Amino acid sequence: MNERTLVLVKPDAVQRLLVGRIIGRFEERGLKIVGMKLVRVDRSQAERHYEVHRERPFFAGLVDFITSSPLVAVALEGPNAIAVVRSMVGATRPHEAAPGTIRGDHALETAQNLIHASDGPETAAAELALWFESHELVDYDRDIDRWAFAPAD
Ligand code: 3AN
Repeated sequence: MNERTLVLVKPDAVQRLLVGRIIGRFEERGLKIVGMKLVRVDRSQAERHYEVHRERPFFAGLVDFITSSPLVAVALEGPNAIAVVRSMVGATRPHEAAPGTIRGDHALETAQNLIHASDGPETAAAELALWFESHELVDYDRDIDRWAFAPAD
């Protein structure tokens, strides 16, 4: 099933010069970049993004962190993109993230775990709408699509 999902390459990844490496993993997997921008997030956008965590004790720190420095928002497309990206990101707590995942290879702290990825179809749709205007999501064919994606039935 072809899906779109949202990834945020968070401020710690930008500051640690890991943006290219992280986005490169998704490209190498075969996923298509259909939207991408560097954003300095304001508090209201950050609070909307993390609304489900509003009552959690780490909420204020999370909003401080995500607004502290620019991040890179990326929209990715491909078969089962939501589950594929989540599995590549790894567990929320980096000490539980498997080696070979982004967090398992590059992160140590839950509060600085480098990347956000949508966790289901409804969240992906809502988060893509929160981070991208519809004209910023671009439909296009890649020459390699016939090698990376199965032909449509
Ligand atoms: P994930 O990003 O793996 O989907 P969520 O949605 O449970 O994880 O948490 C969202 C973000 O909140 C995490 N990526 C992390 O930055 C932060 N977070 C979650 N739990 C904690 C915690 N116990 N302490 C500090 N930050 C946390």
